[in-house]
Amino acid sequence: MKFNDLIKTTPNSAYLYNLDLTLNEQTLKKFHGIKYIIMQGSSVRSFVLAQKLAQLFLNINTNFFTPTTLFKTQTFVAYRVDDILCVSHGMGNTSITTLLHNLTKVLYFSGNTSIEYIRVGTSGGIDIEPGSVVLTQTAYMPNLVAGYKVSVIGKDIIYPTHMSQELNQKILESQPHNLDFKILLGNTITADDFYLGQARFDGAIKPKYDINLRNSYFSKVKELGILNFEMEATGLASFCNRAEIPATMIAVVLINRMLHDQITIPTDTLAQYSENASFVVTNYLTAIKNANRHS
Ligand code: R2B
Ligand code: URA
Repeated sequence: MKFNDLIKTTPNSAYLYNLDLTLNEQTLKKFHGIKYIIMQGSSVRSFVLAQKLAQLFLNINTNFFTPTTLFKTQTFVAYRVDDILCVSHGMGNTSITTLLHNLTKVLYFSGNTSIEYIRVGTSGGIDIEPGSVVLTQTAYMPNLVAGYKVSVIGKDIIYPTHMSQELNQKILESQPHNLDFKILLGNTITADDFYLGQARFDGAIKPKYDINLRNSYFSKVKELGILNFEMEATGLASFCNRAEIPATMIAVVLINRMLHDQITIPTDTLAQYSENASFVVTNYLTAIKNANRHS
């Protein structure tokens, strides 16, 4: 991990406004010893995953375990299970990058420099069967440039957005052979919103494109090996490239965007699809735990 020299010597009493957290001895103790950070958009999904991991790795009956967040804010949550932290990142790049700065500071000052960030999310697929899970190789901007443009003191900089291929490989190798959904390696577009940014027709504002323009955009998207649309991968990848933290994204496809704009699948199917992505990350974490037990 590469960390900001300017604050390496910041006293432990620093206050992290976005988490409403003071970096005192008590806080640092709570975050010490964390290695795997699993990020999901919603706080409810983080809660459910934390319960599942506690059952699996700590043999704790979930009827008697209510995870409590280590943050003080209501904006993000962080549930700890052993050396795993289940964190919610909210929606979009501005939300996830703000979280990443804060979280990386807590983890650094708590003595955790060997960490991995994995986003487990949902996405819209490009010619991909719903329920399939995509591991992102490189995140693209909607203009089909690989990278993430940030404007800093009046200048635009495009940062690289490749995910850790080593981590992707380890995740793939940890999966059973009899999965009833596909796992695909490919690229991802991170859009600025859910509607016009993802070439939908059903937003509140009428788009300037028509179906022909959209189809030709989707054809170019396919040529670049882009499999899905979502809203946080460029922020995550560019942050982690600069901070030298291995990272990737595991995103389930909820809808085939070649066929539909609206997600109208029944709630239980939606839950099953989401489950596919958390199953993939759980298999990865289980493989690590098993390897540690035998070493
Ligand atoms: C995927 O799904 C969310 C939008 O519904 C967004 O956070 C994302 O990246
Ligand atoms: N999340 C997105 O950002 N887009 C979709 O189409 C589905 C989930």
